[in-house]
Amino acid sequence: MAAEKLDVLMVGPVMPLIEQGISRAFTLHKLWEAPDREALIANLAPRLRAIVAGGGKHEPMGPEFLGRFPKLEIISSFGVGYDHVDAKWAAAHGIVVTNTPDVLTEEVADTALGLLLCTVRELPQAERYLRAGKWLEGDYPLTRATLRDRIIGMVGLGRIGKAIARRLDAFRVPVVYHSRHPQPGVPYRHYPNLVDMARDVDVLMVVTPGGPATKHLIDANVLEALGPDGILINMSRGSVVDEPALIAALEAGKILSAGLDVFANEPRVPPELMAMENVVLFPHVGSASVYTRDAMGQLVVDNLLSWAAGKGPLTPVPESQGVRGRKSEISNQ
Ligand code: 8YV
Repeated sequence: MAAEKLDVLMVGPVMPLIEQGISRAFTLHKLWEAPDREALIANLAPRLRAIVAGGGKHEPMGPEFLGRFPKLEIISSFGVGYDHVDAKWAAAHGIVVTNTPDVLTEEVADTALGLLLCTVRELPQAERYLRAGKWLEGDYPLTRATLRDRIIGMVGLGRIGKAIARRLDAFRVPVVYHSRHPQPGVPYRHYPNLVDMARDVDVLMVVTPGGPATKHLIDANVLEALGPDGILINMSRGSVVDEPALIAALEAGKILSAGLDVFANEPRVPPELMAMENVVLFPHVGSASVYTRDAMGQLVVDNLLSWAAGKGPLTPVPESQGVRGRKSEISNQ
């Protein structure tokens, strides 16, 4: 007789590839489709060992929710960012969190360069100009900004930051970076102080993880230091930027422009930003190709398969390193 399939709770909609992959090996429960959500949770709570979390477009996975599942062992989360999951609390309770790093690094770095070039050289605006028939009346104005003779300050130099810096090396654009600790073996100057770096560079490229530790890291002071020719690019999380302070800085000409792939309250974008001509706004498309999203989705499935086969998760987040599961906790009860 075939062994009974383990239950997996999915808290929000995910791509079909994930749903199919999970359904093949597990009994899948969809929280957002349950006619009675509380009844589903109550029914699963005594035995549930695995959760699949989407890309943050659902309720936060904090103690209040996770604490309802005493046998929970793993949360397989889609996306490299996992600020929607309280990974520290999870680790302290023997629950492993996995994310989908590496497979999206080059794609996000490509998009970052695209957003950078679009913002610096006003490429979307120039295209709108052509389509509006304005070229017949005269050339698009020369752009005030350029990458030539400019310095980029990376805010965060993790895997994605390094892949962006590598591209900028090829563009012959100098790179410096700010992070809490200097990175061993990188050729770029490290700034322990973000305001100091903002003062010295022309563009801030934000690629640091989201979450409480980086909330509003880019505030009015940093923007002031970046200065009237400065450009902000945000590829990480909307929470890292104080959005009202950014809007105020753009309106007052305290910085020149911004390129944003992420927003504080996605998919809602502040009307003030929508109305500005000197910003480039992307609908969170950093990793959004079929190729890369398939690879990310497959990793969500593979993490669960590897865990269920007793081989351990493939890509645990740093907080989960060394978490050995809840078996002792449970058998001690
Ligand atoms: C996804 C991302 O858009 O990986 C991340 O952290 O922000 C993106 O790749 C997001 O996770 C999906 O909704």
